[in-house]
Formats: sequence, C-alpha cells, structure tokens
Amino acid sequence: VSLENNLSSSLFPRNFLFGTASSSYQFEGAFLSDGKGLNNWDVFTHKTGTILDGTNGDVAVDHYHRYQEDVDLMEHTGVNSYRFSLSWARILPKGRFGKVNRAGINYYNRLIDALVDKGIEPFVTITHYDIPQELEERYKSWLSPEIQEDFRYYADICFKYFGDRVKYWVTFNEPNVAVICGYRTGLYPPSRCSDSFGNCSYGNSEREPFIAASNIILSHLAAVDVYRAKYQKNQGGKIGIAMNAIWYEPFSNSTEDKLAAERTQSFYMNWFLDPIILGKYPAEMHEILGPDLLVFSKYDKEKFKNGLDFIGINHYTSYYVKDCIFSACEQGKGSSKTEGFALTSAQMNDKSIGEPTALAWFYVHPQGMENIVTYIKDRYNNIPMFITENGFGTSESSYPTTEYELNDVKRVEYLSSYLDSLATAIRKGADVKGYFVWSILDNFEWNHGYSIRFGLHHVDFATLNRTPRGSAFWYKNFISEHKNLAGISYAQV
Ligand code: GBH
Repeated sequence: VSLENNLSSSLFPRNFLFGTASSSYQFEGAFLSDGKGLNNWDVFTHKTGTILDGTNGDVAVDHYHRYQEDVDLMEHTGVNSYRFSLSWARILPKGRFGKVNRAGINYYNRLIDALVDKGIEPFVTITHYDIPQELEERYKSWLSPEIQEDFRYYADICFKYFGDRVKYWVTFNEPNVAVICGYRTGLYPPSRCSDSFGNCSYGNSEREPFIAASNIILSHLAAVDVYRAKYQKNQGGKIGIAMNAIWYEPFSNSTEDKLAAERTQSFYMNWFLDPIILGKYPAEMHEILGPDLLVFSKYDKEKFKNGLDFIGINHYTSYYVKDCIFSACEQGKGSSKTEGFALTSAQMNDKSIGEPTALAWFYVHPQGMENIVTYIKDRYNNIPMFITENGFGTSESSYPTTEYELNDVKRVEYLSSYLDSLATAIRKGADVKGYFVWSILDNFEWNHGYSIRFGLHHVDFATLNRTPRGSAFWYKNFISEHKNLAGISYAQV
C-alpha cells in the first residue's frame, strides 16, 4: 500500500489534516500588551454602534495568555493541525514604518513550539482582516498601492522567523469578504460604503472595492514571490490564500439563471482566484464592469500566473441566484452591476435553500460542500485544496441553559453532513488535503460580538472557562474512526 495520499482507497486521504481554525483578533485579546500596536479592528470596535452587543476583542478569549490550555484542548480533541492567524500590529506595530516587536515574535514562537511539541501542524494565516491602524492613517491601506510594499515586508518577516516550523502559509483570509464588507456594505473597517444597499451612508466610488481587491491580489503575489525566491526551497512549505466560498445554486433550470449563478461566482470568488491562478479577471467582470474594473499594468501582469500552491476554501452556506439581465429584478442586494446583475438569497419566492440558523446569512445546505469543491476543482485544474473553515453558529437565546448549550446536536448534524458531502467530492477525485472546523472555542464573532457561538468548546465569557461541547467529543471520535479507515477501500466500507 502506498503511503502517499491514496484517494481511491480511503474515505479521507492518508495524512489528511483534521484541525480547527481561529484568528488573532477573535481569539488573542491582550490588545495593548507587550508592545502591540493598534489595529483597524481595535479602532472600529471601540466606536459605538459597530458591534451588535457593544463588545470588542480587547480580551476576547485571552488566547494570548491561555494558548497552552487551548493547545491542550486541541490535543484532547485529537486534531493534527491548527489554523490560526498572526496579528500584523503585534509583530509590526507601525507596519514597515517602525520596528519589529520582539515580544510579538516571542509569543508566536511559544504558540508554534507548543503545537509542534504535541505533533499539531501549525497552519498560519498572515492576515485575517486585522491590519495596523498606522497603514489606514498613512495612506488608506488597501486603497493605496503602497500597501503592497508593507505586506511584502511583513510576510518576509513571518517567513524568516517562523518558516522553520510553519509549512503551510495562507496570505489572506477571505479577501473577498474584507473588500465587500470594508468598501461596499461598510460592515467592517474602514467602513466605506459604495453601495446604496449598505449599512452606512452611500457616497464612496463604486470602484473602491475593485481598487482594494487589485492591491490585495498584488500584495498576495508579492508575498508568494518573496516566499518562492528566498524561503521555499530551504523551508519546504506551501503557500495559498483562503477565499470565502458560497455555493450559488441557480434558482431555476433556465439558462439565464444558470449563467447568473456562474456570474455571481465570478464576481465573488473567481474575482481573486482567476487573476492569481489564471492571470486574468473573469470575462464576465470585464464585460459588465468595463473600465470600472482596474486593469493591471504590463509590469504587474508579469507577476501573474500560478500564484499559489493551494486554495483555501472557507465554506458555510449556499444561496439561490436569479438572473437580472434578461429578466426584470426587484431592486435589492446583489442586483447591481458591481455584483454582476444577479439576485442572491437563501430564500426566494417560497423556496428555501435549507434550514435557517441563528445567523441571517447562514442556511444549512450540505450538498453545497460537494458542489463548491467540485466547481473549484474543475475551474482550477484540481490544484490542492484545503477546507480552511467550516462550522456552525448558535445564539445564546436558542440555548437557554448552559447544559442544553453543551449538548449541541445541531452543530454535530451540520458538521457530519458537510464532512460527508466533502468525502463524496474527494471520492470523485477532488484533491482536498485537509479540513478545519471553525472553531475550537466560542470567540468574538465580528459584528455579532459574543452573541453568536461557533465553538466545539463553550466559553463562559465572565470567567473565560472552557468546557467541551458534545461536538468536541464527536469530532474526536470522527477523527479516530477515520484514522482507522484510511487505506480501506470504499468498496469495503
Ligand atoms: C468567516 O467568515 C470568517 O473567516 C471567520 O472569521 C468567522 O468567524 C466565521 O466565518 C464565522 O462567521 O454581509 O450579511 O453576509 C464567514 C463569512 C461573510 C459571514 C460576511 C458574515 C457578513 C454579513 N462571513 N458576512 S452579510
């Protein structure tokens, strides 16, 4: 039996990574400790009205101080990998305009060593939404090409200090969400609204999301370039990007709705992946946006193609899509030219794509996992993929007592049905190499503060005590069963 990944003969490939995911702002706390600089989320959450329950990430789950306990919880859960992100402002409080903060480097060294010590593979995201506020104030961050130099400089430092032990790098978490929420709907910092359906007052150019996206794409390519030129050969790691990936299901069988679903995917995910992997923006974006879509310079274009080693997929939900070019659409989210003239929603007419959850954007549709993975496999020639996030959010109000909250049957149902669907995609040939549950613990859920919980472990936010939920035991069991099954053929199962 080959020790290599043997896709045809096990439910999940050998050496498959089963992990959990987190991010610096949502977990660390210690927001001004040991020389960390302010970041855009520190500033944003301290403004009134930005976070539904009025909270912030100043303390979060205090992962900065409790990382060893959390690594122990991971060990008990039986995972073999941990995806976390680095706080840019903890490492470079003022970006490239100041010094490296040694205390920040030391913290990540301790965390990485604690993981390696338990045989847990560190899977590191360089930026998960939080950036030094300095860059916002100096030159408006992603709206300026200057940020490419800052990101290149920062990534270089990460590879230099941590690359001896970190073999998986993710440049950006969900740049599509960062750009849409930061520059179109205004939900995230720098809360610039360029869409009349957004949450802040309309007024900035509709081109801003496209400008920010082009700077992120070029920043990603700059980091990949540094890694390949200076580090990859010696360190032997891989580098990719993690996209928020929604499965877009045509609302009807009509050709128009099918084209609309394709178009929506192009305006959401392929927007970033196409340039990075194929060297150009999706054709639909060129057609619909014309000159509003920034074209890359000849000099920039030379940096393109094969700009990653793997694709990270954050997948949670699916939406229906209805065409708005050939058919008249009511005005609403998604129907503008900046989203490709298509209406997207989990509920249309009297049809719902799946069961609703505590979050308005989140409906349960397990088939979406197989569909999105297969779609990415086909479009990008089966480049290695990781499910960098998948998980289930609940609200306190749906679980009135802690005891009931710990018995999270809905989360278990969700995770097991999505993993089943993933296994099907793999059996049909998709090269998926790992899966990370969001998240090991309850944490700061952005605009929802602490009111939405995604953890395999419950966190009491008054005491910060962690308690395993049913889903933590379920995941442990699932992982050990699959370890035993790896190598057994589907026919035998
Ligand atoms: C991921 O985003 C994040 O990477 C992670 O940090 C987060 O905790 C996790 O999922 C759970 O939410 O404009 O109405 O759609 C998930 C995708 C996209 C969900 C942006 C919330 C904003 C609300 N997110 N969306 S809306």
